[in-house]
Amino acid sequence: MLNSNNRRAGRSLLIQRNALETNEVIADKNKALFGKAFVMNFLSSPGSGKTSLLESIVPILKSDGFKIAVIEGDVETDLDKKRIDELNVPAYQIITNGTCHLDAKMVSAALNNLDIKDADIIFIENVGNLVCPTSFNLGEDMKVVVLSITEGDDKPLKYPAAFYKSKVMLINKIDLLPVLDSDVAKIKENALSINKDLAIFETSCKNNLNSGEIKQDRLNDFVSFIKDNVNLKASKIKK
Ligand SMILES: Nc1nc2c(ncn2[C@@H]2O[C@H](COP(=O)(O)OP(=O)(O)OP(=O)(O)O)[C@@H](O)[C@H]2O)c(=O)[nH]1
Ligand SMILES: [Mg+2]
Repeated sequence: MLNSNNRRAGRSLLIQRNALETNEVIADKNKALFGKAFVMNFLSSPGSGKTSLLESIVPILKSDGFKIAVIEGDVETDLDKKRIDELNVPAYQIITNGTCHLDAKMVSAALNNLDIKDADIIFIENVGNLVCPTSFNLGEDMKVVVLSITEGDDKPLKYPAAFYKSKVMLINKIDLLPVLDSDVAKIKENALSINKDLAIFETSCKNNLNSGEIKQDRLNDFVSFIKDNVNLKASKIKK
């Protein structure tokens, strides 16, 4: 016979399952609203460089003629949106008021307030957290997990869902390699043991930050990857 603890646990699992099912329905609607825009959902622990990567990549893509919109997710502030506003692209800040992830309903509300009509690319920056955001489909085309080399080579093994569910891993802050004992080969080996299909790029935003200069060399391959995927999605939708 079930005791009251088991009954409570069962009820809680049922509520969680219903919430995830509802999330899937809204995520499908978001996907339809995104239309031809290619949508990337950036996940990482706090401070890995999600906003910095956007600050570095968006100007490059903009100068190549791509139209971009950004949805920012944060627990408390609109500090990241203010940084994106400097790039002169449409941006919307979701403040989750303590919730540790974005869900499809929050993104749906953001879409009511953001002009994505002409967007070729929509970047979503999730709340800094390697656990909760992995459970929620937002309707994106792919999740991108960012791991900076200051975080430890073992993180793919300790937080496997983020690496399993992502199509891309960015190993960021690669400029710090000379002063750290990080083992990039080990990070890759650990990540590929979780997801053998992960596309991996080594990135650095350092030369792009605060210099006014767009230095592309440590972002080139990832930028090309984005462009290829934007064109691929647009061509599939045209058919
Ligand atoms: N050296 C170096 N520092 C970086 C790089 N990318 C980001 N940073 C620094 O790392 C810190 C955090 O960067 P953010 O871009 O705010 O990180 P985030 O992932 O957006 O953080 P949350 O939104 O709080 O989760 C800042 O001080 C950045 O200047 C990089 O490639 N190299
Ligand atoms: Mg940020």
